Amino acid sequence: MTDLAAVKAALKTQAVETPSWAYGNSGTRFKVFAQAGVPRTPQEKIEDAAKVHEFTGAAPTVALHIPWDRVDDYAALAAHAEGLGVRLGAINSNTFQDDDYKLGSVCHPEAAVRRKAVDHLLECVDVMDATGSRDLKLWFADGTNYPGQDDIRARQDRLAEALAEVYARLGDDQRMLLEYKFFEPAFYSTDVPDWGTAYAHCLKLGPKAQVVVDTGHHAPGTNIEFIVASLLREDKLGGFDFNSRFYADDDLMAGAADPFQLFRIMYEVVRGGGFTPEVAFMLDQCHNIEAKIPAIIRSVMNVQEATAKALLVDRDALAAAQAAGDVLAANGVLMDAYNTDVRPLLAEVRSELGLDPDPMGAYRRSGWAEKITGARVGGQQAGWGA
Ligand code: PSV
Ligand code: MN
Ligand code: MN
Repeated sequence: MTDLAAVKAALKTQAVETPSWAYGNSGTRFKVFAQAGVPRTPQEKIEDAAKVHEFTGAAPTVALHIPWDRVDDYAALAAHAEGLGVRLGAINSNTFQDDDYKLGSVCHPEAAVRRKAVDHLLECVDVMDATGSRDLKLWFADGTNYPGQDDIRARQDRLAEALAEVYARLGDDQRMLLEYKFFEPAFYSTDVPDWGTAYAHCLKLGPKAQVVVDTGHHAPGTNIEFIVASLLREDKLGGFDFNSRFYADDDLMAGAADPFQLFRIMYEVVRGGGFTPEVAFMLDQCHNIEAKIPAIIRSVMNVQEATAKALLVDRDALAAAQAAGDVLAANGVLMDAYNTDVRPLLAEVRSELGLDPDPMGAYRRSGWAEKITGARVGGQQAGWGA
């Protein structure tokens, strides 16, 4: 039997970080469809993130991407966030948009380009000092397009050297989260393509280096929950970039494409003791055709639903069935939890927190969408091309 009160108490502590770039316009390489009312500044992105938190009660921090969110005064930006009831979260670096990075950033064959990239990462740590952020999230677009283009092993050495310099700069309460992705924009070799590579680098660096799992960054069919279980077992799971995908790095709403996979991942998190602030639950999404704020509210709710189902798994019954080798009973325990309609439970949790039980409806009724559509003209593009 699961303890419902404990499940509700756990759900009340859940925090999902939303990404500043998800509030801006985005698109594919073919077209960016501009939406009315999107933020023009980092301050306005934070205003929108604060709305997501206001209606879900579960999105208290917002991640920044530098230089997309570059400002003169980061402490003032943090104060702006706090005034709106949220905090600044992970600082995401960007070493993929300058012409200099055509052949890579920290793995580039030229020392001068590597220096520039590392300096940017160090600047991101300065930003963290000013914002009070704990996590530096690193994703490198580095790789090669053709066999022989560069020395794959030498690139690993350059990566290790760069990471070590940044690691040494981290404060006592700061961490480095290393993200992997199997391809794109490089199409032959990627310098951090998988969790094994990320894990090997993080292990060498030390306890402040952790792996981040972006759910859209694996080959189709990859058993992501196995990766989650393994990283947790090794104390190396720093967090998630949640999103969902049908094909490649689609960056669709978390839980939209495969809610069962999200449940399986959350089950391993819960089972592995990862439902703690040490594992950052972040979204990394782009809302190309749908309205952004409600899409992000929906995504947060999807993560909550997967978490609620994972918490509902009758672990004693599961352990007993597993020990007895009863394949069907064990699978049945897991499926019973997955097939539970947790929406009433989450509505109750929200009411107990003083929130509207229906965040989507509450946002719609709030009039915020109409207000920003009238007030903001000339919204920013989220990332590429910004
Ligand atoms: C790369 O595909 C990635 O997932 C990294 O987290 C980037 O920083 C982010 O997308 C930008 O949207
Ligand atoms: Mn990501
Ligand atoms: Mn991605």
